[in-house]
Amino acid sequence: MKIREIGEFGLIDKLVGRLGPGDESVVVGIGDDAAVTAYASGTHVVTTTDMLVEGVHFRTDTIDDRSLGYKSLAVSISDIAAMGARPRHAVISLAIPVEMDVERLEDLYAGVADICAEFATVVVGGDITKTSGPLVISVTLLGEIEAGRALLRSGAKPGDLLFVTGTVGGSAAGLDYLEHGRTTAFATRGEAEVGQLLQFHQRPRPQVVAGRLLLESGACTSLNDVSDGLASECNEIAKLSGVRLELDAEQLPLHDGVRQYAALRELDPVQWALFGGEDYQLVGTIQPTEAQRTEALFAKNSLSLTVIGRVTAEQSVGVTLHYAGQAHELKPKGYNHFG
Ligand code: TPP
Repeated sequence: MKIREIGEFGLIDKLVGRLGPGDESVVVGIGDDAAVTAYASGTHVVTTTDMLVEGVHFRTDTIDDRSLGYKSLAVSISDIAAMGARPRHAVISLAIPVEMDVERLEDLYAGVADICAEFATVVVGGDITKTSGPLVISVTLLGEIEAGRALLRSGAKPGDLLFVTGTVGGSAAGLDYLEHGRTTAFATRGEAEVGQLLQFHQRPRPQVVAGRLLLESGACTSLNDVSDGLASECNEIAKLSGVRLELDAEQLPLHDGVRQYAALRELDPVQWALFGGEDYQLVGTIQPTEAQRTEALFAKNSLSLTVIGRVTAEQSVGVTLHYAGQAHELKPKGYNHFG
C-alpha cells in the first residue's frame, strides 16, 4: 500500500497502532500539540538525539525494517545508558521517500515496539514529512537519573582501571559479513552462528542494566558508549578527564564467532573493536579496589565487564595501545562522517 492511499493521518494511526500502551509517566500522550510526561521528584532528565540516514547509517541490503526500527532507538538508549540513566520517553521523526510502502513503515514500528517493551520506554510523539531523498529517522530520547549522579566522560583518575562491557568488534564483523561474507565458508555455519554476527550489527542491545550497576557500584569514574569504536571513545575519556589511558589489545573481549569469522577473512578482529564502532557497549574507568567486586556483580546479572587497561599519571593526554609487545599512540580515528 502507498502512503498516498491513506494520507499522513492514516499513516500516523497505523504506526501508533503498532506501539504498545503507555505507562503512568505519560500524562498526555500522542494526539495533542505536545506530550506531558512526569518524572519522579529528586531526579534529573537526560536528553539525547540521533539521526539515522539511509545510505549512511544503513542500507536495505544490510538491515531489515524491523531491526532498523529496533536499532534506531538502541543507539539513543545507549547514550542514556552511558550516563547511568534509565530511558523513559522517545520522540521519533521520519522523512519518508514518497514511494515507500506503508507495510515497511509498519515493520519499522514493530521493531520500535520491540525495544520499547524491552526497556520500558514509551513513544510520546513525533513528526512525519515526505522527502525526495533517502529515508531519515530522527530519534530523541529522554531518560531519568537520580539528581547529581550522572556518569560523565570526565572523571578518570590516574590509578583507575579501564574496562569495557560485553564484547566488542561484533557490529563491524556483522557488517563485513553482510558486505563480503555471504560467499565465504562462514555462510555454511549453523543459523545460530551467522545469526549472532548479524545480531551484533542489526540489533545491538543497549547496556542499560550495566549502566545502572556501574552507577550503583559508586566506583565508576568515567563512562562512554561505543558508537564510533574504542579508539575514538577512549580518546574522548582521556581528553575530557585530562589523563593518559593504556589500552591492552590482548585483553579486548572478542566473541568467538567474531574471531573465527575474522580468521576466515584473514582480517584482525582487534581493528574492528578499535575502529569499527556501533557495538553500543560501555567503556569507562573504575576505582582499582572495586574492580573485582563490580566484575562479580556483573556476572551475577549475566553480564560481563572486562578490564582492558589502566589510567596513568602521565601528563600528556591521549591513549597508548599495547599490542604484540609494542606500544603505539592510538589516534582517535574511527567512524567519522566528515573524515
Ligand atoms: N555503512 C552502512 C551501510 N551501515 C553502517 N552501519 C556503516 C556503514 C557504519 N557506520 C555508520 S554510522 C557509524 C558506523 C560505524 C557510527 C555511528 O554513527 P554516528 O552518527 O557517528 O553516531 P554518534 O557517534 O553520533 O552516536
